[in-house]
Amino acid sequence: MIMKMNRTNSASLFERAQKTIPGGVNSPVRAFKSVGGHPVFIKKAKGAYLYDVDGNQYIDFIASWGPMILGHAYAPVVEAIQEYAPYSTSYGAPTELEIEMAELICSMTPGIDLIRMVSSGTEACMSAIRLARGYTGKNKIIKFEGHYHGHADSFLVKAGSGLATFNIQTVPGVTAGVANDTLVAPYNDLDAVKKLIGENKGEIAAIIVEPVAGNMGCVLPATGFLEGLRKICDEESIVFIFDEVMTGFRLSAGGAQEKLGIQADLVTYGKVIGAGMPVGAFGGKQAIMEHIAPLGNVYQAGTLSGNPIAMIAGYTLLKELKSNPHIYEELNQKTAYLHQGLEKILSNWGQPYVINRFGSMISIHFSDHPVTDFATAASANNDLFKKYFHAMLDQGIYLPPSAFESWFLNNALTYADLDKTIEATHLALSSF
Ligand code: KE4
Repeated sequence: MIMKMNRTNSASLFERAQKTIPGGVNSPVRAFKSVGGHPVFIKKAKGAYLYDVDGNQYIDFIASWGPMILGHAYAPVVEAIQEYAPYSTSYGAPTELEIEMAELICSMTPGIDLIRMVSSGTEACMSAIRLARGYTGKNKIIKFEGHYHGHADSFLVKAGSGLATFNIQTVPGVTAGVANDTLVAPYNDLDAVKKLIGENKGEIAAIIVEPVAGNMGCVLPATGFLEGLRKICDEESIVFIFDEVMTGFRLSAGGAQEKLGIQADLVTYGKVIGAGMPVGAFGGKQAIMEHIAPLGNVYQAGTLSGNPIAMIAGYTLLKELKSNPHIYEELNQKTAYLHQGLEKILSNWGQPYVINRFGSMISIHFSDHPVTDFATAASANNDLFKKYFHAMLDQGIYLPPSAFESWFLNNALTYADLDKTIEATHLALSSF
């Protein structure tokens, strides 16, 4: 029997929040809209644990949607922020720290000659698309159904994450002109990409892809798919963009490019790169990046880009990841352990399910067929996911409040936490 957790303070804060904040949240996926109930208001977090305003503790499998890869309030990051805060929080002028951050990223990631810091993953992806259009002189882009590259107009066409969660097919406010320049293909369908290219010969500036998709749950690239996209981009003079906002510095120090052995032309980053502070970045080949202002005329700017507090936080975390590569092995082993434990429980449950995993990204889909793209992800049983989500939440396990999100493990998780999560799954599934 799973006891309902007392979350009365969260409930009343949610009531109050809705009076001044649209939907009571500053980002839609936090609203619990697709799983029902009200969001949990967090008071603090440390390591692998969140503590809500009602004094409940949760094992965290969101990690702020990826950034907290070494756990919350990671001491070296906190100390670095405390050290730098008294020097002022922003100058609007260049600093040596930004050079060190750029040099560190270029040393960790393949094929990045130049990199520009911004303040979110959206800004990174939006800027990369503009750069690809400016560099090629072409207007159209190809993205994949269920992939999410942030909330810039060009991307809000059959996107994942919150749009999939709320089943928003077309977003009011995105003009037909913008949407018409965004072509969409099913993930893992090279023939569909080739068809779009044939129908739009010479008009496509970029193909942007989540190399390992995380915004429809975790969905892996089919064998040869990314290699096929690379070949197409070479043949058609199309800029190949890896959106590594999720996978960057998570799958390995060199991200998906290193892990999968495929080099993109431009790469976008976010999440881990800022250690929880607002940071994004886009970078790539010199020949393309030198079109960005002030070198070239593709304009892109930001008051707080390269902000010193965000830089020292991200720099400190990336340094830890670079100098302790065993962290990735530990994280992957923990995720594999969780995967095996969940498989054992689910395989004895008697209802269909699929677990997708890549590195420390994992998701459960209550589906009777493999989940390889948005259509198969969307056809999973969301009602079962809702029940599972709440049964886990009431046992102190905080999963992403949507079937269209990957879980993100952090390396502060212990095997005892993982065992508790596996046992909680057993109790959850037997409770409905
Ligand atoms: P932000 O603008 O939210 O920093 O990054 C946008 C973005 C770009 N690319 C990928 C692959 C992403 O996953 C994201 C953002 N991810 C979502 C979670 N799936 C952020 C959570 C939210 O929207 O609140």
